[in-house]
Amino acid sequence: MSEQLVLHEYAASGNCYKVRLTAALIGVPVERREYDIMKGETRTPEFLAKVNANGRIPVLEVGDRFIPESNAACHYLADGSKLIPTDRFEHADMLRWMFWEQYNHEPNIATLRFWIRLVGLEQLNEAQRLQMASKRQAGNAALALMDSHLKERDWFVGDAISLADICLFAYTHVADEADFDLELYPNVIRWMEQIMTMDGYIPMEA
Ligand SMILES: N[C@@H](CCC(=O)N[C@@H](CS)C(=O)NCC(=O)O)C(=O)O
Repeated sequence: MSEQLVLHEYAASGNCYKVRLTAALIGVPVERREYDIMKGETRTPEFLAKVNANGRIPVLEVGDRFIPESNAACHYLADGSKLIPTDRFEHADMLRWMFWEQYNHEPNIATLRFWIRLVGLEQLNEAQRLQMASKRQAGNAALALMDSHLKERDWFVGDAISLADICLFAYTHVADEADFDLELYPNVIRWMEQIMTMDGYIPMEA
């Protein structure tokens, strides 16, 4: 890749980790710029005007342009690599799992992890407390669906790792930090171990 790549991120975020892991697995160097989201550093007028009007990280800076949304940034990095199937159906199937991750998985598992591990239970407001049971139920349903899908296959799409696996791995492998019991999902554990032993794998750090 000829343009300079800068990842605007928060190290403890799984959404940011997805982008770092994608870059690591395909061997693309990415400069990192850290923001403290707990201090509102992605909500400043400068950040909103220049980096992402949606006030969130990750954002991948490519030359003088910006790509918010983790899965879009992963797709930009991996375009043309082995992480994106060339078969048309498999490509769409990969996107299916990436959209599913953003709708059924991340809003439940990542949000509970954020509330429990980063915000702290005692700091939650009433509305957040009320949502915890439904997010726990939906998070377990997502993990159960993944476990069932992986019962007779090694990867989410086709017979090789793709962005679908990377995007789902990011918050699944830290779901225990949100008090999910991953031992209930043995196929998910086997799948995670495959990723963690791959050449180029990097841990999340935070
Ligand atoms: N759908 C977005 C979600 C981005 C997101 O929620 N980012 C969080 C950290 S994981 C954030 O920036 N929070 C800070 C804030 O909302 O002020 C993606 O996949 O990139």
